[in-house]
Amino acid sequence: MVRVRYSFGSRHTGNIKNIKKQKKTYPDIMEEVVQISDIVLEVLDARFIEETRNLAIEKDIKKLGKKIIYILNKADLIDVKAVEKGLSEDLRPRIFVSVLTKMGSKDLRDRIRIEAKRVKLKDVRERVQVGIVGYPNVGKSSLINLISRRGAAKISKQAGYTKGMQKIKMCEGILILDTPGVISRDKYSSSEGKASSSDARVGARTYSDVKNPENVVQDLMSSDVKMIEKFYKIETEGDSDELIEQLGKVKGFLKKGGEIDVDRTARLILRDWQEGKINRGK
Ligand SMILES: Nc1nc2c(ncn2[C@@H]2O[C@H](COP(=O)(O)OP(=O)(O)OP(=O)(O)O)[C@@H](O)[C@H]2O)c(=O)[nH]1
Ligand SMILES: [Mg+2]
Repeated sequence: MVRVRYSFGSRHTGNIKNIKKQKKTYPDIMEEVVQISDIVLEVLDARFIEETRNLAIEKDIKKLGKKIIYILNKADLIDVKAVEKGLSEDLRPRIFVSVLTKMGSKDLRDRIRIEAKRVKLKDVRERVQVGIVGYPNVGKSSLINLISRRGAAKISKQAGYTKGMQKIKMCEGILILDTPGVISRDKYSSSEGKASSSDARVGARTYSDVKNPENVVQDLMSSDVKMIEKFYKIETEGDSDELIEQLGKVKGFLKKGGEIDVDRTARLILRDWQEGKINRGK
């Protein structure tokens, strides 16, 4: 198994007490799920495909000879045709899904059934196991509810919500395994600030838990300034301080003495971003 440096979703949310109580860490649970699964769905955020891929776990899945299916979720927030053009060839098989609009739901269920038929069960266990892995907050639990057609998996806006493994029946003979979101650090710079900004950008660290939201806003502005200016109808010339200043004024986010509440305003921007209101493809 390839060892990577991980950070855990729940650590971001400050639930360190809970994580200490757990016997197993999140990466261990994810690796275990991959081991016991016949098919693995890697759920990616269709807005941040490369950023939410976990290449180390993909390598493990392939090494173990398991079938991998890439799920590009939250497809309601993108222009599917445009995104499809830029996708890398190794990202196959892949299915665009939106839990919100149910797009791709039938395709996915059919695909799981077809792959499940191909699986030769080695032991007496007569159920095919389908593991779901991915970054925090990409929609793993929501996806399970969609394909199992029951509300068995708990979901939340909060990244790092699912804590342990949960088994949910999709249909006769097929079991789905939900896992906690795990972030791989292998592709990020070693500097903690940079990594946490990337995590916040892709929603793996929730807006309310980010340490310096104004730094994240600055990073968002450096890549998506036009979209952000358009959404807020504010001209900034690319200056994130200017955006925060003007938006804070409009919203009336003021501290005592009339100063703009930078933290609160920056968190609002980050929230709009994470909830997909500031939108790229649409
Ligand atoms: N717009 C949109 N939002 C979605 C979609 N799927 C999930 N979400 C939202 O994304 C958030 C996270 O969903 P979850 O299913 O809890 O994500 P998760 O991957 O299980 O998260 P963790 O358990 O924290 O790792 C929730 O607010 C969902 O409503 C989708 O297709 N489109
Ligand atoms: Mg979950």
